Amino acid sequence: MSDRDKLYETLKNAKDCKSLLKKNLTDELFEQLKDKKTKFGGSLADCIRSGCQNLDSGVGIYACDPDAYTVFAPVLNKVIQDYHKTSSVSHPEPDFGDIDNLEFSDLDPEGKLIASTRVRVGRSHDSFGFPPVLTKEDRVNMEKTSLEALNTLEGDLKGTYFPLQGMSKEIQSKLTEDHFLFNDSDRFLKAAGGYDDWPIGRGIFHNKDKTFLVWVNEEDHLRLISMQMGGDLGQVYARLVKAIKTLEKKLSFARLPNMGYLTFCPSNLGTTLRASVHIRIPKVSALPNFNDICAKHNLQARGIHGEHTQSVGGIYDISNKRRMGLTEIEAVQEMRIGVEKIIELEKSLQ
Ligand code: ADP
Ligand code: CIR
Repeated sequence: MSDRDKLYETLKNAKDCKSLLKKNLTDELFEQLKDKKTKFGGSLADCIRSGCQNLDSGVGIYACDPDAYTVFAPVLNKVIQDYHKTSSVSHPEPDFGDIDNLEFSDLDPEGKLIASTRVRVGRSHDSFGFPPVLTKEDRVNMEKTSLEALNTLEGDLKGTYFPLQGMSKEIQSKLTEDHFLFNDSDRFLKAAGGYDDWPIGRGIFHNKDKTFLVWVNEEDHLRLISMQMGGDLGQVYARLVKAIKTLEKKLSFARLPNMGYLTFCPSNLGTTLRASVHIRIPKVSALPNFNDICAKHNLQARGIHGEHTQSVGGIYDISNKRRMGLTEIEAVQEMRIGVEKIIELEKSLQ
């Protein structure tokens, strides 16, 4: 039996698998798509490997490259609609709002609850595939293309690139512990080829104060990140938008009119924007309906060392859950309004 058929058989035989892949990849779709290839040479097997090998996946499918969103649309569109809770696959034109006149600034002016604020987006070069179809040479070439653009940034975006290759374990651990750097510990991403040729082509670019950072070749080709201590969402967001607009003039990013910016994981499509606070909410998080409260405000709660980690000391990473079907400024506003409600509730429970 071929590798592809074995993967599908494992998925089909899985009894308690709740992934969106399992739900949406029917026999009929599998037959329709199993021999198709993208422009970058990617296959259905490349897309579903992680979800078939990790039956506890929530999503279970990655796009092997930007073209997968067209070639494998019959299954990916269903997953996208399920994940983003939309009745069609559609996305508005980008709108970052007027960053010189934002109607929000510090979400915690007294500095009592919010430890830090971070906003990130993912961006993909339209001329390169995603991890399953990349060669070592592609990774090195892509790193070079990214760096040429990053090295032209000026002012508070000006920074230095630190490749992972040759970086000491101590520095890597310290940067990770301080929430600045990524690592290779996500088994879902690993199975999808996300760590192939590790650490070649990977690295982190950041300004002197580590308030603007770029992850190169982590899950996505680029993750643009703005972060700082405290709750000044306005400052953090404005800095990120400045970076996006500058880099867009220098690089060509993968985008589709109905999906927005394209990312490796379909969960990140659209704005690709995740705005989060690390916030101390011991009372609210102890409520039995904490998850329902987050869901009501379209928020997601994560542990403080990222997705799939636990909370430490009642501090949670609270962020917008929706990234698709709304504009960038709307995604940030959704997080802002939700976090304000959570703060109000925490204070009322003191
Ligand atoms: P993403 O999908 O946004 O890259 P992860 O959940 O994997 O997110 O988190 C990446 C890193 O960013 C982790 O180290 C996490 O602790 C850190 N992080 C996320 N939000 C914040 C925040 N508001 N303040 C400080 N660090 C943060
Ligand atoms: C899953 O399906 O659960 C994993 N592939 C993770 C999905 C969302 N997270 C991500 O893209 N980082």
